[in-house]
Order: sequence, then structure tokens, then C-alpha cells
Amino acid sequence: MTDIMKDIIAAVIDGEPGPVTTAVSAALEAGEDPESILNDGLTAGMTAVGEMLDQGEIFIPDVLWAAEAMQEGLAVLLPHLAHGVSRSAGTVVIGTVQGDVHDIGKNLVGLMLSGAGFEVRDLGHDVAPEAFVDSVAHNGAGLLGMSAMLTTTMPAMTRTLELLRARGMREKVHVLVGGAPVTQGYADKIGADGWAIDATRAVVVAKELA
Ligand code: B1M
Repeated sequence: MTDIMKDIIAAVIDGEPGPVTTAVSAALEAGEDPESILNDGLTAGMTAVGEMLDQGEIFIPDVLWAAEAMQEGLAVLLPHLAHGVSRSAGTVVIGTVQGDVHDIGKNLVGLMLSGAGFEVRDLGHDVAPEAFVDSVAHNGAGLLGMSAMLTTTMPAMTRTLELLRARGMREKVHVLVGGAPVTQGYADKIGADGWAIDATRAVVVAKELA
């Protein structure tokens, strides 16, 4: 791992936005691959933060600072990750499921989809099944993206799929699911159309489904 990636990881762990944006800018100027900056720098930093939380070395407020710092870094990185695409891929409704406030990964997926040409309607976090389904109907969306980061909130995906069926809308919209505890097996089990392990793969799967 390069020193510049180590700087990004350390800056995310420290949770200060300034050093994160400076480190990301420095990495870009040094010619580092933007996807590597995302995966080996920013995301690796958040993974380390999660491990430190597990070990009791840091606490929830520290995680929040790190999350905000990572979002600042993402803002600098995003124009370099996705650019120059015509906007014609269709409409996607996206959000984090009910009871779940984790939104960094979902935001990243939304931003990447937007960069890939999708019209993205981001409903935010803690989104009730009714809100997802209403938004799909209202926007005529061809794709619904749901993110869950807690094992306890994954069943909200099932409830949303059930509501789509109950309203006779299931055949009209493709459903893409993701988030750290969500697997291809889980996606198959609940009857989703697609699953992606990360934001880059989410774009690939979304294009396949569109
Ligand atoms: Co929380 N949290 N958290 N947390 N948090 C996790 C998820 C956890 C694994 C930490 C741990 O214990 N090691 C654990 C979940 C355990 C479990 O259920 N398996 C956990 C817990 C327990 C909790 C609380 C319950 C803690 C508490 O209060 N005691 C609480 C729950 C609150 C709630 O939601 N009701 C909580 C709170 C928080 C904060 C608010 C402090 C903060 C969130 C801030 C925010 O999001 N604005 C937070 C954070 C930051 C984390 C960790 C450290 C980092 C998550 C993250 O942003 N990763 C996380 C530990 C970890 O993951 N290492 C943890 C970076 C991000 C880029 O990756 O989100 O995985 P990720 O997204 C990826 C992929 O998953 C995928 O693509 C993304 C980009 O590559 N993806 C999709 C995501 N959504 C997708 C959708 C798709 C496709 C792909 O299609 C639609």
C-alpha cells in the first residue's frame, strides 16, 4: 500500500474533513486511480473504523466524524469516478431501508448511478416500504435500489417487495439490493432481481436490469 493511501486511511480514522479532502486531492494529483482511492483509501478507512469500533477502541461519535470526513472525501473524488455520460439510462428510486440510518454506501451507489446516466431519486435513509413504493409509482421508475447495513433491517426489503406485489407493481420495476450484510443468496431468497457487492458493481447490474 502506498503512503498516500495510508494518509487517506489515517485521515478518515481521525475524522477531520480537511485532511481527508487534502489527502484525496494529493492522491489524484499523484495520478492514483480514482477507484483505488475509493476502495483502498476511503472505504479501507471506514473498514478500519468499523474494526476499531468492534474492538472498543473508539465510540459511535468517532464513527460519525469519520463518516462525515469520508463523505467530504467522496465529494472531491466523485467527478473523477463518473463523468461524461449521457443521461438516458432510466429512473432509479434509491434509499436505505426502514429503521436503518447508514447512508454512506447508499449515497455512493446513488452518485455512481447518477454518473452512469440514471435519473436518481434518493429518498434518504430510514425509508418505509410505502415511501419506496409510492415513489416508484410517482416517478415511473424502472429500478428500485434498497440498501441495508444491519441484519435487523434486512427484512424491510422483504416488506417492500411484498408491498410492490400487493399493489400489482412487482412486474413493472426491477429491484436491486445491497449493503454489507446482504448477499446474493439473500437477494435470491427474497426475490430481488439483482444484488451488488459495491457501488461499481451496482452500476453494472443496474445497466443489465435497465
Ligand atoms: Co453502524 N453498524 N451502527 N453506524 N456502522 C455497522 C454497519 C456495523 C457492521 C458495525 C459493527 O458492529 N462492526 C454494525 C452492524 C452489525 C450488523 O447488523 N451486522 C453497526 C451497528 C450495530 C450500528 C448501531 C446499531 C450501533 C449502535 O447504536 N449501537 C447503529 C444503528 C443505527 C441505525 O441504523 N438504526 C449504528 C450507527 C452508525 C452511525 C450512525 C454511527 C454510522 C452511520 C453514519 C452514516 O451512514 N451516515 C455508522 C457507521 C459509519 C458504520 C460502519 C463503521 C461503516 C459503514 C460505512 O459507511 N461503510 C459499519 C462497519 C463497517 O461496515 N465496517 C457499521 C463504508 C461504505 C462505503 O460501505 O456502507 O458497506 P458500505 O456500502 C458499500 C456496499 O455495502 C455496497 O456498496 C457500497 C459502496 O461500495 N452497497 C450497496 C451499500 N448499499 C448498496 C445498495 C445497492 C448495492 C450496493 O443497491 C441498491
